[in-house]
Amino acid sequence: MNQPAMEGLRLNVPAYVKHARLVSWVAEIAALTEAADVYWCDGSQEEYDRLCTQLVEAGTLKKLNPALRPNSYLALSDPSDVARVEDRTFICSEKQDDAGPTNNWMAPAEMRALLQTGQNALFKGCMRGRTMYVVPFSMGPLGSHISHIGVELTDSAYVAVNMRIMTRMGRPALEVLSEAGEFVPCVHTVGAPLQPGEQSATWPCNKTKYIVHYPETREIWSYGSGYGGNALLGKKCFALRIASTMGRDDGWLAEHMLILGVTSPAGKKYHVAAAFPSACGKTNFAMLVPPKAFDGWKVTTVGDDIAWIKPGKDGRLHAINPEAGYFGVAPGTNYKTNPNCMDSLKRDVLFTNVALTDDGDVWWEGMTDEPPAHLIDWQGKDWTPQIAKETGAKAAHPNARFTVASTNNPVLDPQWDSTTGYAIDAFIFGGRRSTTVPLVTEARSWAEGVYMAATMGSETTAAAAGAQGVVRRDPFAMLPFMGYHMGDHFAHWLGVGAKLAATGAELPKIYCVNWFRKGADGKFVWPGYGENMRVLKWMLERVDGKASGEDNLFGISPRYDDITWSGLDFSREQYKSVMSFDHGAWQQELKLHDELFNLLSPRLPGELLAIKAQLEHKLAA
Ligand code: SAT
Ligand code: MN
Repeated sequence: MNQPAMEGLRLNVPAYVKHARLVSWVAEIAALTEAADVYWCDGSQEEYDRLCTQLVEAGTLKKLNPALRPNSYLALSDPSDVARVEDRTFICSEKQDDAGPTNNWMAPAEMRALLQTGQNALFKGCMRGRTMYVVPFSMGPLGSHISHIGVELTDSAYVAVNMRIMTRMGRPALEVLSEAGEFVPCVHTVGAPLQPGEQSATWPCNKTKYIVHYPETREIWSYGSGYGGNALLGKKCFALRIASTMGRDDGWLAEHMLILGVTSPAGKKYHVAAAFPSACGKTNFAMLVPPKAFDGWKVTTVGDDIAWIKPGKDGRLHAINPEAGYFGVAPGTNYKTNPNCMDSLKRDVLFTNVALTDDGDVWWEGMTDEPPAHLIDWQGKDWTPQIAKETGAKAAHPNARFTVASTNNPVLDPQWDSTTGYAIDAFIFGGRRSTTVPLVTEARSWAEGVYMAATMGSETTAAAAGAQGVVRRDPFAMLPFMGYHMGDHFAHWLGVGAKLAATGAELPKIYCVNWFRKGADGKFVWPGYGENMRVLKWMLERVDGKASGEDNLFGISPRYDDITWSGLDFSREQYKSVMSFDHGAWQQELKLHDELFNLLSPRLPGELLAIKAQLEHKLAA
């Protein structure tokens, strides 16, 4: 690999690539992985179509009926590779303390031995018989001062085509890099090298999995999975785990938040960023359709999953969406729950692990009231409503996903691509809680809002491998996505707030919500979806100083009459059941806060302990 002439031949470096350090890194990884070929993605439509056609020939993708779902494909994964693997995700900071107790950690040298340098290092020869795709991408608008460039080397063409939808991918990103620009190196392999003549599995992967981050050197190494956040490294690995450490160092925030615009009938535009754990309705909230009674209100999507938030010269917090597409949960999505999403999915979509209809279209649980009479399920097996009744088999995997470009979204915010971002008026933090946490509460101060975010709990979902429906603390909805010590993250938020407050700026309001409270019958009480607009309107009126509310244990909540109810039959009794504070439940809840705080001490900011003492005092009174 030391002879430049040979290198040029084997590495297939396009003439437009001028970045010597990038080329030598590509050479180094090609040598380590023993890739059979190297291909540089230019990001063109022609290339996307060609790679999709190759994936169809390889059996990874199936082309859907172009009359029903133009330019769209379905991938069925290996049944063992269906979600993020949190127990295989590592933050390899130099010091274990910097990763903190909520992350898996291994010393960088030890991890590098395991992956790269040791005798049986996993990446040695891992791409044998496969092409290595060079996937340059920009997180954030091309050339924006807020954006950052990454380059993913992957042996999965499926990853390459997904990355084209999810990011600004290809030659334009390399042009931004020019000759010496900074980039985050991301190495990904499915971990399934091929013997000469051996045919690849349609969804190659490995039982052994490692999703590894080196925060100090800002590197990502991912082994063994081809699915979602394990493999599309621009998303959780870069835009959250690595970016959160960049933000800590440079004074900004990388958060697991959707961003939406709300325009009032009077024409005033507000911007809200909201954090929810995976599969808790971020995409639905970001594309919300206001109820009929809210004529004149309009919601537009800036992003559905990740926000990069930087203090602006005006003393406000400005947010951009670093992504260019949506990797959303399909099951449950329908024309009632999210019509804008359904319209986004009419064409140009990569579906993964949904079911195939007999006429070559897709279906998933909840898409229609009546399931089709026959389907091929996500494991390639025959599926009928009768089989489902007998065996409980799902047609689509509960974490089945669609990958689609933002530009397919009919309510995409006109300035979603703006390089400066939007000043945020309000932050919302929400979990999935059957009990305890009320529908909506406003923090009385920035610190109280940070407390709410820090102590958030949520029931686990199918977005990650492991048990579902178990309540766990998910601070800032970032538990699986923090690149450093969670206690330091709380301190960072307090610090960002204090810095802005010192300039005399008005800080965004902070809200805690819970759309998921259940009644005695085990059913959700709050109708959710578009009706969440009622809560959103109250928040924005609070931002304008126009709406009232009442003090409760935790902050300020609207009374029944503070909410606009026209067009919805929701009784005072029902309202009480989603707003009530159960004393015993909150005593229990505060014990769980304690557990988290004990875990994070000594890096837990004292301010949060003081707020907890106030809560305890109130609860005792
Ligand atoms: O697989 S992803 O991590 O991209 C989806 C999610 O968990 O939010
Ligand atoms: Mn997410």
